[in-house]
Amino acid sequence: MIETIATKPYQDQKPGTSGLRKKVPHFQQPNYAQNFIQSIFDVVAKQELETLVIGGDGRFYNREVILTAIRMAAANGYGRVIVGRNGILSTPAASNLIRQRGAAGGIILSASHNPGGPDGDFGIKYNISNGGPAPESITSAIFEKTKSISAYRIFSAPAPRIDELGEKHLGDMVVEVVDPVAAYAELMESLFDFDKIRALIASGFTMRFDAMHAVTGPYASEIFVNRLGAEKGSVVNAEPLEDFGGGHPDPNAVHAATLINHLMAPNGPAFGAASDGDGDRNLIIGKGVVVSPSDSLAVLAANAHLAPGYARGIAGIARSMPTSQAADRVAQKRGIGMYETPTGWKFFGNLLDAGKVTICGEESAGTGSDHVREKDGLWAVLLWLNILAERRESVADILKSHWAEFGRNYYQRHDFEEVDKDAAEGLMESLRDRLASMAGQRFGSLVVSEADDFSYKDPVDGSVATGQGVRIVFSGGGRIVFRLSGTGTAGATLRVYIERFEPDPAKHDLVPEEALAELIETADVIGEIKKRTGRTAPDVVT
Ligand code: G16
Repeated sequence: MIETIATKPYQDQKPGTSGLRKKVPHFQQPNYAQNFIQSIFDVVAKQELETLVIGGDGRFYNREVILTAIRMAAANGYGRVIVGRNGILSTPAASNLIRQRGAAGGIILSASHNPGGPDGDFGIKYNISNGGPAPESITSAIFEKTKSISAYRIFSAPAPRIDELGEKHLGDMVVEVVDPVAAYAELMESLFDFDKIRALIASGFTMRFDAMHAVTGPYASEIFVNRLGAEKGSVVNAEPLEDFGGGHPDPNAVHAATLINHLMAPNGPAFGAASDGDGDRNLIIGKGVVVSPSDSLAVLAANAHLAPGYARGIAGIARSMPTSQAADRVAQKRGIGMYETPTGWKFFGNLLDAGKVTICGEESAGTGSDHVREKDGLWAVLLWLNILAERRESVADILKSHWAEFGRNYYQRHDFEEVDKDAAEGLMESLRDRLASMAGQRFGSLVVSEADDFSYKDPVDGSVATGQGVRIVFSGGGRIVFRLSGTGTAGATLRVYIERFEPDPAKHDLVPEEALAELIETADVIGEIKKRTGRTAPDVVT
């Protein structure tokens, strides 16, 4: 039986960079999740009996919301829901299922790299039929709906068990529980030369993948150990846990320090990698070297043709604006299209659908291709492995020769976390106020050549996104970008992105702090970071 339950709207359900993310107790308020899910259904469900994919990264509160979402889907006219066993689906695997099964869309429950557990973070986002995050036109409509919602619909009977594979019914709707890994592993096998990678591993090449007790454990064990022959111990922290084992599933220098240290040890493996809470981010480490995400994008784009799935070359590359311009140099040299979008994977969807780009990437540890419509952590690791299997060089040597060919974009991102919201907004406002008079100003040896607040007109549908980050460019190509994160759940996170191009191979061995020293200092002068936030140093540098 379908019940209609009265509810009161919340005014704070505005999706951020990637869906609605809040603390778990916030989500546990009466009908908080139900309101958001009903608003999604009200905005998007147009035809009867369509298919919906539902899955999440296994964090605390995942199962409860999934069972509710299944009952609500049954009451909102869906014909079938496809759910990962135990509610588990990595974000790229969910994107793949939506596409492969011709679903109308999917609900993905994740707060990505944010910590989990009863006091951790939770999130809900909606992906459309191309498998990608809903564009702003839809997320804005969902937000509008949440502000006035007065009732939600739910099927009165409990949802069927989701720990057994197979089909069951809830009213007229089919609930199909699928193996979360199978279809995704097949897709990876169709893109990459598994025989070559297997031969590389069999030749004594050693690797370690850290699943950070998040969603990629079962995927990595199946792919690296069962299919590619890596030793069992090469996938660590492989069991998904509701609280990620108390850790912070963000594959960066701070939270993946154990893995990085393991790789830096003299007898460490040749290759290390990690992914985040929901499996869409990646970290790539070689012996003695951590590959920055922006460099990784450039190297993958330059070498993608070595993998069978990309043997005919790539159509173009897209990167988010704050991502370093290393990939632009690859596009320019290879004569392919280059697109600069705002932060957020949703901005790549149209470019991928239109066939304008094949590979996309972001400084926030995300890389992916047109095989799905999300960034994909294991895909990036497999492409690296495929390249290593073909080139039989170390990660460090591949990076070095890449810089020698294209030049090096030194790059860092400085994060100031949980900053007072008003102070952070004041800082951005003050920068915007000064933009018009910035060009020509001198800071030490640096002269501002251009300054603007990034806006983007989608070349496919003409939609415009404004206010996407303050860019200050210096003559000679140095660049500082300021923006506020759209994924945090407490206070504000100020991100400062610093970049400088160095063409001379004799100067490619500096540590980024040194190479960027003057720009880092200038960022504080221009942004008045210390003065306005009271922070003397960033919390995380990536
Ligand atoms: C999300 C988005 C990415 C974005 C990242 C950081 O990633 O999908 O496109 O780059 O957040 O965004 P912000 O700088 O606004 O915090 P994820 O992995 O958190 O879903």
